[in-house]
Amino acid sequence: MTVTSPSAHGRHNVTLSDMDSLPAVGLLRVDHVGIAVADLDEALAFYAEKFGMHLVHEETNEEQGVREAMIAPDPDGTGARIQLLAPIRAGSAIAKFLDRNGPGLQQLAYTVQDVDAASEALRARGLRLLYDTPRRGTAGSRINFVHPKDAGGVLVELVEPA
Ligand code: MC0
Repeated sequence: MTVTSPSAHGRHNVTLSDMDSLPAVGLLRVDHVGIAVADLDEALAFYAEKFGMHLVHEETNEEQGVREAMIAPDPDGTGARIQLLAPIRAGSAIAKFLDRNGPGLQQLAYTVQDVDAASEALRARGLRLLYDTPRRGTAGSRINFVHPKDAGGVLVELVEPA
C-alpha cells in the first residue's frame, strides 16, 4: 500500500512496507503548544489572571525573532506547557503568522530524545524538515520543524531538551 504524505506537491510517496524498515521517529510526549501573541507581557497577564497559569521560563531567542514564555497550570511546569511567542522584529516567523492569522495556535511541539535521529526518520518518511541541522530552541534545547504543508496543516516542532 502506498501512503502519500499531505504535501501540496504530492511527491512524497512511501509504502507501508518501506515504513516497517525505517528507524523509529521517537516522539516521547507533547512538549508544548505554541501560541502567537502580539504582546508577551499582556498575554502573560491575561493567562495568569484568567486561567491561573504560572510562568515557568522566559527568554528572548534572537535567531527565531521571538520573546517567548513557557507557562503551565502547575507552578513547576512538569505537566503540559504552553509557549507564548511574541515577535521582536517584522518579517520573523511569528510576525508573519500574526499578520496572516492574528493571534492563535501556531505550533505543536513534541519532545524527542535525539532531534537529529527524529529529523532523519521523518525525512525518510518523505516529510520536509525546515532546517538541515537543528537550531537552538527554548532553554538551550535543539529544535527542528516539519513543514506544515507536510503535516496536515500543523507546524510540528521537534524538541531535544538540553
Ligand atoms: C505558515 N503556514 C502555516 C504556518 N505558517 N500553517 C500552519 N501553521 C503555521 N504556523 C502556511 C501558510 O498559511 C501557507 O499556506 C504556507 O504555510 C506557506 O507559507 P509561506 O508564506 O510560504 O511561509 P512562511 O514564510 O509563512 O513560513 C512558514 C514557516 C515559518 C512554517 C516556514 O513560519 C517557519 O520557518 N517556522 C519555523 C520557525 C518558527 O516558527 N519560529 C517561531 C517559533 P498557504 O495555503 O497560504 O500556501 S520559535 C520556537 O518555537 C522556539 C523558540 C522553541 O520552541 O524553542
